[in-house]
Amino acid sequence: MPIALPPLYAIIDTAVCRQRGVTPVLLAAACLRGGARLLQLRCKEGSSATVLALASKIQALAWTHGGRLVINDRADIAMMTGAGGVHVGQDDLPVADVRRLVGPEALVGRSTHTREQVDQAAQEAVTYIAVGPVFGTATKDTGYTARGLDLVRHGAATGLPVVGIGGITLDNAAAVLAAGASSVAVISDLLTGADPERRVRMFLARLPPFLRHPRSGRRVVD
Ligand code: 3NM
Repeated sequence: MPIALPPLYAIIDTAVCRQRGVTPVLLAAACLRGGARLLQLRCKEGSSATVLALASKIQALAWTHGGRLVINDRADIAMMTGAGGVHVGQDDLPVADVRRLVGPEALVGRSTHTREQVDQAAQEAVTYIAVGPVFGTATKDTGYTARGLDLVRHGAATGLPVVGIGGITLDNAAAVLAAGASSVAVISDLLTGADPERRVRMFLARLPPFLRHPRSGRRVVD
């Protein structure tokens, strides 16, 4: 049965944190204080030991706030830290292997950029399908042009929770949810205004406080 996702998925990207002069732990803490309850640690740099240490600090914070932390790609680190999920891209670990490792309760998400990738992911043991880049983004060179809301709609038609990602801002986030996404994943716009706690509050104030269950259509309180 698909689960309801919180409407904001705050991604703590260590490279972006470094560029903006904020530490990943402080950013995660600010997001949690602001009300974000779904976080992802995206760390494509540094040693495994460094990623593990960082994941473990952020997991402890997330746990204190009743939030859930997803680790990008590193199923091993998710297991070691007790994080609640793993997110894998197209070239990362296979979903089936990740699911086997982390078990049925963990969130497992897959990045997709085309209708074919969405359809493929929908056949796998994913909890949610991330689609993007919805809008233009300078944060990651995905190799794909902006997909627009069409790919969000295509993803939502699978019946699985969809996370829109790529170029999501305070101003366009609600439109992504209105197109059928359960959640919006945001990296750089969390740091707009240099007060991420306030920015998260602003996002949550603009996003619907409830989600419709993707299959039953029932309202699900976040
Ligand atoms: N994945 P921002 S776009 C990490 O399309 C990532 O799969 C994408 O950053 C995808 O919120 C992206 O700053 C970057 O645009 C999102």
